[in-house]
Amino acid sequence: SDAYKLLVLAGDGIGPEVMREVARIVHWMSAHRGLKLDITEELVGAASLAVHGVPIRDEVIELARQSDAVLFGSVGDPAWSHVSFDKRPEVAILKLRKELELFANLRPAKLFDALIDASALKPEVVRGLDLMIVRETVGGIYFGEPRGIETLFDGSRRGINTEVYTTSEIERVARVAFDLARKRDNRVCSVEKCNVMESGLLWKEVVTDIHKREYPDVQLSHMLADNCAMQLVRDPNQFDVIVTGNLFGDILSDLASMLTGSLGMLPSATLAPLRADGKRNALYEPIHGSAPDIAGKGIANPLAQILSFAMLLRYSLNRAEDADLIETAVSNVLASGLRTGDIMSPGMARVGTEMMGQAVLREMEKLA
Ligand code: NAD
Ligand code: IPM
Ligand code: K
Ligand code: MN
Repeated sequence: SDAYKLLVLAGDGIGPEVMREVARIVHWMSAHRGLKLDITEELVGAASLAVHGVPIRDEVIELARQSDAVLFGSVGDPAWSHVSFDKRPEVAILKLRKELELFANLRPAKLFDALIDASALKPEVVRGLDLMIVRETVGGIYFGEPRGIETLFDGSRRGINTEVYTTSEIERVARVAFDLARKRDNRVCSVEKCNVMESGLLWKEVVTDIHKREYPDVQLSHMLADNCAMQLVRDPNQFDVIVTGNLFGDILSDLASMLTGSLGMLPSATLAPLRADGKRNALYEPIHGSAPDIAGKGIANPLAQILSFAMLLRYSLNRAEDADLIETAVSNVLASGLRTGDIMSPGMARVGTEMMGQAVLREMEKLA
């Protein structure tokens, strides 16, 4: 058929709560915008562990591989925090990234004007913020060998993880960052710890080399990761595109989310290499997790999940107009003063997950 294959993996905690609000939007778009989707839903994370005994089944990985796009929620559950690593809910997302080679995680930190008072920073520091963090997601210390926990001869133990980056891993993520920069403000800041780590030194050398050979028109700078964390808070508008490894990218993007008001606002796209047929595997998810502290209360902010679906429409389904419609609706709803708890400020109207989702859909109906 001519329908796009979409795999929906809501996961745990607030994952299913915020995904429900996307489902409403998908349903409406199918009825009114000619969006043709062939949707499959599957369990991942603790939800899959409970039923199947594993965080993600091989069939689900295969379904993901066959899909035009994967819409992912969040995985993680404190009930599974004391089991061995291969049985953790988080394995679901790590395995999807690794098996589908989802190496380039795009995390845009864009401030909606209406949220300027929800930002953790002063309005004059954060006004107009629009930065893109490109995080490498299949290498680095998350996957390097050796790893594990060893018991030593005296009975004490040691935990081991290894930071590893190869030339080709660095090159391909650098190219993604440079390509994005050309469509934005044409500036890339590469972030590592080359003063301490050989992998960081290689990172800097390879990015410098790719820049010189393929992207001399783009402005390139380098920054140590600790300084970058400080600079993001001091003057975030100095950045356009940041490219960095798996662990630093994880940390810096959570930090960047607070500049836009909340972790509940930041979507992401994770892209695999282009295949010979001109397509690529891609997964879309909010950068936040399952938020066990607020799960089940109906108060989670659904906007990061909704904006992740907008990214999916834009990057994987080539439906920029539909993506714009969602993003404009979100912007208008925020301008109208509706706020979930995480972005609440004085004088605004507090709503829960469902009311926020419905407000976005109503606004889309008005705009369409
Ligand atoms: P988290 O992102 O789940 O939550 C951090 C804080 O932000 C919490 O106080 C939470 O209530 C709040 N928050 C997050 N999303 C929100 C939203 N949409 N609306 C309002 N508030 C929101 O991080 P955590 O608490 O460190 O981790 C919880 C679990 O999630 C862990 O098991 C972790 O491994 C997992 N996790 C999964 C993913 C993923 O699926 N890709 C991402 C991050 C964390
Ligand atoms: C994220 C999460 C994951 C990561 C965890 C759940 C494995 O924090 O998607 O940002 O560290 O990549
Ligand atoms: K997530
Ligand atoms: Mn994270």
